[in-house]
Amino acid sequence: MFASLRRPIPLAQVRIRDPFWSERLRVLSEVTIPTQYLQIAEHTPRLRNFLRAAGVEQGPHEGYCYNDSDVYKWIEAASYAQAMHPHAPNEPLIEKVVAAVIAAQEPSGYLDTYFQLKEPDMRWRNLSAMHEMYCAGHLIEAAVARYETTGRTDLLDCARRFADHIGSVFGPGKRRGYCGHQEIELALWRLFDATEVQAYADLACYFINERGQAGSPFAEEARDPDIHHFGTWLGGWIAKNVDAEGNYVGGEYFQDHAPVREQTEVVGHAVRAMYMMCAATEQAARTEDDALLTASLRLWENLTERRMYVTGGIGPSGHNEGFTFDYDLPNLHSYAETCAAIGLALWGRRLSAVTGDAQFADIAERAIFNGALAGISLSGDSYFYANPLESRSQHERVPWFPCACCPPNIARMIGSIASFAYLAREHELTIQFPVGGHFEADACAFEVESSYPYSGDYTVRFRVAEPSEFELRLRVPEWCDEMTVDIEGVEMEGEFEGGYAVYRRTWHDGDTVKVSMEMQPTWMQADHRVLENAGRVALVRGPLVYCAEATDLGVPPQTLCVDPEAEVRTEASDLGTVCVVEGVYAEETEDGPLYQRWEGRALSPSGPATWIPYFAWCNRGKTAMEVWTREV
Ligand code: FUB
Ligand code: ZN
Repeated sequence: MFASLRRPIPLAQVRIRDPFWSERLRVLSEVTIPTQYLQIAEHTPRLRNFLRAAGVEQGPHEGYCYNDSDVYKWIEAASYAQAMHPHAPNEPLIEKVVAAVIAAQEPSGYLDTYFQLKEPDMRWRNLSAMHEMYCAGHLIEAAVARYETTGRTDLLDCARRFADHIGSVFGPGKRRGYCGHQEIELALWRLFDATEVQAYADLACYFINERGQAGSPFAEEARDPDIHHFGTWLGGWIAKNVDAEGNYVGGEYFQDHAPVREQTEVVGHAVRAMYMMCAATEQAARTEDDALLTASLRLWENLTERRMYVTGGIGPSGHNEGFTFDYDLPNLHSYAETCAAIGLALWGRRLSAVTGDAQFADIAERAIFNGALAGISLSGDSYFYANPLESRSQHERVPWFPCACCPPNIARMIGSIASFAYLAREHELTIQFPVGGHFEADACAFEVESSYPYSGDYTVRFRVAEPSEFELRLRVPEWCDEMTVDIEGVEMEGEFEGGYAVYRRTWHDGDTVKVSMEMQPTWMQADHRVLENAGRVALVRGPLVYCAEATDLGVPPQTLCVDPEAEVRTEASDLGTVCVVEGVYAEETEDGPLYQRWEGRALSPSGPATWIPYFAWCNRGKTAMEVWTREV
């Protein structure tokens, strides 16, 4: 059964040569990985916590309880970056960090520097708040990444010892429990794939199956006098799940309010929800659990039809770092955490792989190229945590955060971009979107030339030792009205299945497929129930959402209106392909009283104006910006 799952191509079999991604990967290796290393190892005590837990250095734990996870995510990102850029000089840094992590592990397998150094008696007692299994999950993902890209088993052995330890504490007939921040569930599936040890798959299923059932373990924690919920920002959220008598009454924040199979809306903390749904979707496919797949589809629909920004950003509220209610999508104060958009892309990739339906890849692509990629500067060394769709010049990326989940997360997404682009299984290759380079999948090796995301044209050339029969599945993006496919110079229709053009044939060495996807600038409007966007339009072209910045306009975009019927052309620029919009109008304004009797608006054409890709916004200093612009 497992052999039939579509999986990303192993990154060890990927060599990217792509006008867009090669530059991002160069910056990743040369700037992002080394500067993040300085953050975790020198400017903050994250790595020191491991050295202290190992006894190499004396001192207390410093920082948030989940800071170990930043170190693990950095290892994962650095492993991918190294696989994409083997000559980058980051290897010694990776070895140093991996050695520190392994040295900190206890003989039992336990590894969490907060509890080892600060609260050894409280291990596994505050599952709702303290992220122990969340950190374990990121350790596992880092270890699998290192193993898959280098074949090294040192960190994998460490992660397995911790996973075995967790499996000895939790599970059927043992202690009941699961983590307040989902992550370990999806990580255990990756560990299962790397090791084929069934116990890891079973534990992943156990955590998903138990969550939200009656008698939540978080309820006991809420009543435990040794646990102080009210001291921290997270405690504030846990407090909301406890009534005046200290009873557990909620759980939506951690998606613990109902069994996963019965949940009807995406609620609570957005990153938690996304990581949970990644695992639920994996489980649904691998165990043929229809109820879980149905729930996944139901929650996906609620999310993407009612609770998602046009950028693929999700979780509008900073209050709970998550969801509020349908159509509540504020632009200026949107939270839309970088990690949440990455989580959406990870879930979309899985749903697309499991169902063979391109609609999930459409959204994943939107989240990758916009909501997630805006989270890092073009220079690769500063970050947005929240990703607003409007700015009045108050926003600016920064080099790091006290809660630094997003920087290493976007680094690992960029490093593993090929895993979002291509899916493979025996006798089948799926192209979600083109990334140029050389790739070796199960069915074949293939080379891709592409100038995506700025053009919809790409070429695939197959490399097979002997004629080989397999199915090529080319995604027909939802934004594309016209796609043509030439195979060996002959235009071929293919069968249209679930949003893919499918070609089943015997392929020969050197066979070439040329794909041309029409990519037109298009104005979008939002459902009228998104009150923020009433009378407004947003410009998209292919996978990219565009925005207007005062840097180009000379005035804040909030002062302008556009005519969506006017011409929009494209131009190359330092920020990639930009759109030049003809029908732009400015309100005629004169200095006057703050309020006066209504006289109607006088609009005058203000000449063509440049819209830039949203991912590139705020790379030329603080500026006013808008994705949704007023219509004339
Ligand atoms: O709690 C760990 C991470 O920090 C979450 O995923 C982010 O949303 C931030 O709260
Ligand atoms: Zn984050």
